[in-house]
Amino acid sequence: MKLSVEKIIEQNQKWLETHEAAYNFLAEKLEKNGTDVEHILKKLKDLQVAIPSWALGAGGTRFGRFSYKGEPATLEGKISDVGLLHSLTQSAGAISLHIPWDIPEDANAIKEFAASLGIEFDAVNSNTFQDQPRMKKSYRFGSLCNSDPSVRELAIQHNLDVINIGEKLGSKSLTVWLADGSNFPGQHNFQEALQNTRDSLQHIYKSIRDDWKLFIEYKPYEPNFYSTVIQDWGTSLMLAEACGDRAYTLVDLGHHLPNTNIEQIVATLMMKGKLGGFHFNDSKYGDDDLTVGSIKPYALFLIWNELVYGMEHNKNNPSPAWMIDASHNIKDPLEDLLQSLEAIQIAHAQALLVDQNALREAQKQQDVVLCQEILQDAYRTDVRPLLREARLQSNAAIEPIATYRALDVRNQIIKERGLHSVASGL
Ligand code: PSV
Ligand code: MN
Ligand code: MN
Repeated sequence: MKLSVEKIIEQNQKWLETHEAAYNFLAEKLEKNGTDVEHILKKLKDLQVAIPSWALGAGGTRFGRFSYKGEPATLEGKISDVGLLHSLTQSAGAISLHIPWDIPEDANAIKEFAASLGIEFDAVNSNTFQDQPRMKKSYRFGSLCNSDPSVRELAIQHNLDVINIGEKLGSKSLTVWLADGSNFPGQHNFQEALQNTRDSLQHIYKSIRDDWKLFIEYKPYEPNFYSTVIQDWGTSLMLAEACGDRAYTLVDLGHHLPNTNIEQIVATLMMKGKLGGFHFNDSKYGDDDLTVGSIKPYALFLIWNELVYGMEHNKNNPSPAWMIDASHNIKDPLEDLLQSLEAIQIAHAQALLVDQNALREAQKQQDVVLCQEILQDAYRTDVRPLLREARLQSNAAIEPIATYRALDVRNQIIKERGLHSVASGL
């Protein structure tokens, strides 16, 4: 199913008057304080966040998965769902595929279909955390780190196959997340596992084209509960540096131990020009993959504050590849993703409001109270009228979730796919 611009514009009429009053009030106030509102609107309109193919069905836990009505059972279905999100927001113009869950039968046809909805292909993700049918060897004891060279070869070859698929679709990056690690002390020789991982990644890196990037994720634990080979940003950075210029660290917000200062990690990586990709989600306990901004919105703002600062000051750092890596197990996945997109843009807009000159000055004066006041003044501003205005100007929905509901999108999808359609690959 496809949403026409006309239908969205028609829905926008309901909110237009209230929106304009709120927007004019806020814009006037901000301009008086010296904020360039047009600049903020442009930044909001330019930000595109990729949607992972695995977030379009309801997620699950190891205790079970409750499918959501009308989940996309095919790759076309997943792309068409991202098309809906993009029509409603004009900020979700890319999909990130996971191989082998999303192998396209006809890459050209899929590429054309995506282009017809304004969707591009973001990073392709390899999967060496699950064995596939008819595999000659098993990843039970790890993939790129495995002490058995024939398993490492298999995992390397899989990554090369993924790159090949990505090239056909126009992707420009490969994301590697490894489950590799150990469950019990003594199971691994730490040094050998890390060296094997480095050598394997170097091999993969050599196969990516000059206009491609390699993103290396880290995560402290899970599915292994004693050690993980790429446990933290430092290990990821070390491996990226061992690969070369086009290899970067990828920060996934859920991949930190509780209370880790993620904004400081962001600042350090950007200073080194090595923050390549970003996976948004939220968490209370671990890698919970909850809706962005649902638990710790202030932390998200502080992270965006460093991202905005870094994008302005660290020209050696390429613009990071943004992606949502959240999937909820009870919400309508599309509504969940709309909430995540909104939360990302709210924190982005608030960070753009921070008076950087005043903050630098207060830091120089060592005026701790003023530093906090400046940050919290931005954080406590209700920036939603700016987001609505940016969407209005892009022919997207002033109110994406309300529009999605008013147009009865889920029921139309169910009519097309059937009530019991189950997302492929999950
Ligand atoms: C597993 O933790 C994970 O959430 C990683 O963040 C990857 O990006 C994603 O799954 C897909 O493999
Ligand atoms: Mn991730
Ligand atoms: Mn994760």
